Amino acid sequence: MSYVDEVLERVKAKNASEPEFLQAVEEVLESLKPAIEANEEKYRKEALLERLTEPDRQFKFRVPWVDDKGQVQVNTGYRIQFNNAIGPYKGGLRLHPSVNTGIIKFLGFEQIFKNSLTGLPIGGGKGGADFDPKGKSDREVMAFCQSFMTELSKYIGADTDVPAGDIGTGAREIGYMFGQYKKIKGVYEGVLTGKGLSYGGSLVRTEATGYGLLYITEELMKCHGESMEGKTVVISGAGNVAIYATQKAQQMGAKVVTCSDSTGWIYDPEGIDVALLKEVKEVKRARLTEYANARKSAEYHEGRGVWSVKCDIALPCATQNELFIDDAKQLVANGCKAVCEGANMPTTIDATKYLQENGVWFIGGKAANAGGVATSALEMSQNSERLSWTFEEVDSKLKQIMVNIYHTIDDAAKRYGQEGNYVMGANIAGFEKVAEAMLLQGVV
Ligand code: NDP
Ligand code: 2IT
Repeated sequence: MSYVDEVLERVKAKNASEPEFLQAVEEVLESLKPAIEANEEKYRKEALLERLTEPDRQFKFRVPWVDDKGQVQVNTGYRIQFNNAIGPYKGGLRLHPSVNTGIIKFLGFEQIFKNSLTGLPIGGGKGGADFDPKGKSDREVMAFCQSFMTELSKYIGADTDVPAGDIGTGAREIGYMFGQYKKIKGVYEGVLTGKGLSYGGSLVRTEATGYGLLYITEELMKCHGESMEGKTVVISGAGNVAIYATQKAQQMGAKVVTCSDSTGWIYDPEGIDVALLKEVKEVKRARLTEYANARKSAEYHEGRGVWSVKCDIALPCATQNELFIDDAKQLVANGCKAVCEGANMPTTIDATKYLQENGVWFIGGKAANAGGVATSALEMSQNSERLSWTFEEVDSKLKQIMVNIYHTIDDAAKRYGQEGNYVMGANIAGFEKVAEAMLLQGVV
């Protein structure tokens, strides 16, 4: 049996109750096969893949807090420190009722390769809690964040592990967490990214994941003799990534006609009104029905349906496993040319294969959404030198990073005779740097 198959079998037996983690590992290891086979004996002896799929450590802790009625609530908090071969652990904090050990583990695993692709010195980590910020008052969110950080502060630090935002964790939550960290530790350091601009945040970090997604999509189109101008784009989600992806796509001359949340979706043939979407989601924290109520051209539909709309480009920006094989078939039938993932693992493995086999240019999340964490690393740099850079400076660095990622993954795929397989290219290029660093640092 090949080394990859052997390790896959062991990982499956050991983590049977963590389907998302197994999905992420299978996707990566299968596509690493050509790179592993070229060094099979050495990697097997070094147990490189066993080490890569076993996190350095995982924390799981109780988060008690008091709600507005005086009732004590209890959530479960998580932090996984997966791999720090190339830099301090880095990755977001997800606050969503679905959060469990396997979801945090898949996200932490993905983060290793994504962070490596940025070319910046950051390792892989992730965290979060099964807390649902929806419908909670600001005071309740603060109470939760303070309790969460009281425990998390024991494990993180500006040079060890630097969390950030993810689903459910935005500027408000990062602010409360930063305040609590500072109070407990008495240290003013860049222990979190995505901070407010008045206390060490970086310009462009809010926009970075969505903007970065469009920078790499634009480069993909350009390298195939196309542009964003006049293209019809469908986007899922209505959060941080979706909003700024929509904004940048429109700045590039494309028309974005959909968005969605966990209850329904919008079809707006005149193009999504970003200012209105921001008002509904960032200010009012309301449902998409409010968007439809305020805009004549918009249709609201319950449930899912974004991928049924005819488009040139599809950008899934909500969550894992939101684009299935039937959606892939519909996209292909409708003539979609490119799918680039703003979310982490939104496309199932069979849907990804179907898209690739039917000539759709497909860039997975590890490459396509790396702009967020890359700009987090730029925030860390600014904190270290106690300076802040202008919007233009950070934005141009972000753009350069995304263009570089495109060419890095394109080249890696070509090196292994798989031109156009950007999934393989991303996994191999991300892996190569981490593997080399691990081998040079010995058995640790
Ligand atoms: P937000 O919390 O800002 O927005 C998430 C959006 O996705 C919301 O519209 C939400 O709807 C929807 N959504 C979340 N969970 C589900 C679900 N189970 N079913 C249907 N819809 C859902 O998160 P972000 O925009 O920050 O994150 C979106 C994705 O991008 C995630 O996969 C995240 O891991 C990834 N990502 C984020 C980065 C960042 O910098 N923020 C960086 C790289 C990747 P509702 O409000 O109804 O729940
Ligand atoms: O999935 C991701 O890359 C993020 N949520 C951003 C992580 C970060 O540290 O900025």
